[in-house]
Amino acid sequence: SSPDSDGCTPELEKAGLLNKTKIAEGGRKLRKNWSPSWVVLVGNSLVFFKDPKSQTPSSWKPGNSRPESSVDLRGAQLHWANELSSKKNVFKLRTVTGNEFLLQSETDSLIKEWYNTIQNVIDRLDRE
Ligand code: I3S
Repeated sequence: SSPDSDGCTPELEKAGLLNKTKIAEGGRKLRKNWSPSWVVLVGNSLVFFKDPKSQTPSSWKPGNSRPESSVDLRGAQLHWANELSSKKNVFKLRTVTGNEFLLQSETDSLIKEWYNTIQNVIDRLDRE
């Protein structure tokens, strides 16, 4: 059986390196500051790690690395947002608390996978 066959540890859905900038906090607009972020989708949360050195699937585990921030996906909204940046492959994630993030990758297939995976989690939470 898997190490988490009791289901008590949230499932790691996806992890990878994306470019990230926060553009609003509680509905208040912020100045863009793009930087690479190690992004981990686990359970109902999207977790951001600052340290691009810890780019392994195990880096999300408690104790291995300190998350920079974490986003609750319940009630969140996801939209493609290429009009919000000169970069390609940009989507916007808005939380119920009015925090807004842009996420971007140069790799088309990669950003589509992230978009679909995050949207699936949001949809699952909407049905609960
Ligand atoms: O939407 P903006 O304001 O054109 O975003 C650009 C700026 O944030 C820029 O920094 P300054 O605040 O120093 O102007 C960033 O370097 C750019 O990356 C931002 O635009 P893109 O199109 O890359 O999202």
